[in-house]
Amino acid sequence: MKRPLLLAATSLAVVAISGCAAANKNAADPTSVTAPAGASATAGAGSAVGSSGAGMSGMNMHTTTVLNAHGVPTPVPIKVLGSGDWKDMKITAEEMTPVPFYVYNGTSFSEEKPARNASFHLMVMLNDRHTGVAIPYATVWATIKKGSQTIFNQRQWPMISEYMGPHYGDNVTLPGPGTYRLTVLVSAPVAALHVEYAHMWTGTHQLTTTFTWK
Ligand SMILES: [Cu+2]
Repeated sequence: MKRPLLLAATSLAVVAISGCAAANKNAADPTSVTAPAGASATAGAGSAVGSSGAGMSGMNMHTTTVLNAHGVPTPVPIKVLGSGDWKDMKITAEEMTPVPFYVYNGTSFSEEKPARNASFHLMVMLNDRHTGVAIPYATVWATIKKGSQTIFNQRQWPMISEYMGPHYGDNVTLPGPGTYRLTVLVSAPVAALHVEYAHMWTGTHQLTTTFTWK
């Protein structure tokens, strides 16, 4: 039976509510964020899959929408930390302002509030590079190091958002300004694949990039 695997994968879905009045009491009000969260990305010299976009002026920033503390849709900047391709999958690591979200475990929701000093909300987008459609049922693990020191080492939540679409993410707290190395380990989707994706991805694929946090 393959179906229980699928159910296990999908039951971990996370809903990013990006801040409603009830959920956001302790979080920074996104409306008070006047500048990008402070990262400037450069393509990692040791990138396993290469980088595009990151480090190219004008191509590594865009905006999205979150609900502010009053539930009002508010534009916030997104910065691309790094990107690469794994066959027909485009992998993009992005950051935006920290946000609260709710984790559903199949029975109930638990709220995940960003730490008071959280630096950003990390989002790893997996998309079909031809159609742009988000690719679900994968597993994404993110590691952030400063020199030899591991700052962050977490499996990323599979998340869904009206504004950002399906992605994998979590809030990240950095100890301060500096240059950091982000490694994104993507495990192939555990799912039934239609023939156009037959045997497309197996095992894991790694994206490494460096970024500067100010
Ligand atoms: Cu998210």
